[in-house]
Amino acid sequence: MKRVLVFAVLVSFMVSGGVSIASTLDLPRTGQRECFDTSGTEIECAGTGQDGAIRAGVAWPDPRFVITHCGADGPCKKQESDCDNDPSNDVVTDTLTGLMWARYAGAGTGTWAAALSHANNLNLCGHADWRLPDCCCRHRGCCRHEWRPT
Ligand SMILES: [Ca+2]
Repeated sequence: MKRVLVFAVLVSFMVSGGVSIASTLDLPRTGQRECFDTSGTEIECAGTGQDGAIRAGVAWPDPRFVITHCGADGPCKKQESDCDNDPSNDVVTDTLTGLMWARYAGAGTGTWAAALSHANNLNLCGHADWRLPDCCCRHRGCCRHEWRPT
């Protein structure tokens, strides 16, 4: 069943020295374009109030994903092409979140410990602070303590 992703607006207040400071955060659009009834069937969005109808939030940057071509010494001086014709050392940046990951993570399977060791020792495109994302899918049983890079 498809679910509508609902974002909550985060507003924080700080009280410091008797002065209240409020701040807001511009959340990006969810990208949801469809609406669904309670059984998961797609319905017309008009008047539903669902995110697919409202489409609130700030627009995503364009392009959203950017490849940085890299060689053994870091980013290629000219980004129009890959200076070493080796995509395995290139990285991708999500311009919406600022997150970066390896363009090609490799193939095969291994243990979680091996994946952690690989991330801790990885020096890619001039970055040596790689980490594995939290594996929230572990709670759903989909990871089975295996690392399956794609
Ligand atoms: Ca490269």
